[in-house]
Amino acid sequence: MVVAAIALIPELWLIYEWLFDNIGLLRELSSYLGMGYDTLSIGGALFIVLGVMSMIFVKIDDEMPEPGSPVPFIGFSGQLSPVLKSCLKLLLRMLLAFFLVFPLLLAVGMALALATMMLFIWAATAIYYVTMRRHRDSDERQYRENTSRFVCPECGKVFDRPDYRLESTVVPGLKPSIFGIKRIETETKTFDCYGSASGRKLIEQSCPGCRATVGTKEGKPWVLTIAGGPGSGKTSFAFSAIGGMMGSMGNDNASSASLYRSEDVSALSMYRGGRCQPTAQSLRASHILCFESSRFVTQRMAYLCDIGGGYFLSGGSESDLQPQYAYNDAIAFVVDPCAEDPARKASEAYYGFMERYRRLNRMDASRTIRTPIAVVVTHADRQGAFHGVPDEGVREAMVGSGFFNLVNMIEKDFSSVSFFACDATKEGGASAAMRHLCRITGSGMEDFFRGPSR
Ligand SMILES: Nc1nc2c(ncn2[C@@H]2O[C@H](COP(=O)(O)OP(=O)(O)OP(=O)(O)O)[C@@H](O)[C@H]2O)c(=O)[nH]1
Ligand SMILES: [Mg+2]
Repeated sequence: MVVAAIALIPELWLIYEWLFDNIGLLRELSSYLGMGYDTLSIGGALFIVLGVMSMIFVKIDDEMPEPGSPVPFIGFSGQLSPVLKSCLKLLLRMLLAFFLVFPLLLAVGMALALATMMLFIWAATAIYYVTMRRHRDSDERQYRENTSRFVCPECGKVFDRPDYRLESTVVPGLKPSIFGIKRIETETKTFDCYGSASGRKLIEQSCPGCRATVGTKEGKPWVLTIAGGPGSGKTSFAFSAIGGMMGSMGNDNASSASLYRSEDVSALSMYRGGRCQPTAQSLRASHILCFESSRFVTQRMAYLCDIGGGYFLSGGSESDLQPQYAYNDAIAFVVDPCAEDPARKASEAYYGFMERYRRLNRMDASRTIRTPIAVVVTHADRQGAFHGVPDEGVREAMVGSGFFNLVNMIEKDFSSVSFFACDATKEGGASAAMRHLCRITGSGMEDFFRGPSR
């Protein structure tokens, strides 16, 4: 009893401290151990109560009888009490052991749970940053590849990138922000800025020069200059290529193809009806074909720059110069072999063309032009020197039918010259020349120009 009373003193002290919130040793101990004050108080009290209980009740005679000594019969009730006492003692010892190791187990368990949680958080953060980095890289790549050249369909001038209109703000060359792939900070607002594949190409774009709003969807341009004498078949050649391409939509070809200008839509149906109006000389008329395919992230645009043949014969002035001569990807020079005095007419047109081309590019006659040129002989459906001649034989046929000087001049001026013959009134008739020019200029569009092979 005395021991029990002495053992109760710290317990009572604990209860006193707990109840009356006395600042004392226990509180300091709890902060030192990093445990809650209440937890320590309750834990300590329980620990002491259990200790006292074990001292009071667990006074069991564990002594075994001497071997050989008679075992007295004490009856069933006499045996029950020591068995119960032993069970109680075992239970109390287990409880004591549990309370002793519990804080340790709790600490280890909590540390493990925390580590697992942190691991998940770190893994999720790492995955987020890796994904973000990949998207941003792909966005940067798309931006670099698809918007590195912008040709304004309205003024015909070329710029590095279009401007983007974000509500009232015009952002020159919108690109992924340093903050991530989805945000672009303007002076006034933050906008989503996805890659070209999704959001960005749909943001309204405009020309940095003439400020015209353009529906080009970051359209990657491929520019072809079409030159040749009056009535040689330039416009027919352009619509033959356009018609052949538009007629082959679907499957693995373009998923959509359209003409940028509404007037070209009616001109195409006129061409399909077998009529072709002479093109105005003063007009900078590029037929713009826009198409999309699952192969490309953004829209592709083929600018077929066509002008009335009289332009190449007249004197012309500085302001008449076609701006695309400075940046065109390829040239098609069209020859009509059925015209009156065809070689002279074609050569005259060629002189006029070269004079303007070299003037605009400030190139004297000694400099070779690196842009590839295709010499396209039209009217191959008519009886004559080119009827039924395969493309490989066209150069020889030209040399043999009075075009020797023209061929010679062209091969001196240009480093890459190829020859084709076609029926330009037929859709797809121009496709062989288009495919070749697209292929050698690396446009990636060659498969989209389909048509009958002769
Ligand atoms: N049979 C035949 N007719 C053609 C061919 N190419 C053009 N034509 C015809 O020749 C005429 C003039 O063709 P265009 O395509 O307008 O010639 P162009 O060079 O654009 O003429 P301009 O714009 O005035 O310089 C049209 O009536 C066409 O139908 C061809 O390959 N075969
Ligand atoms: Mg024309």
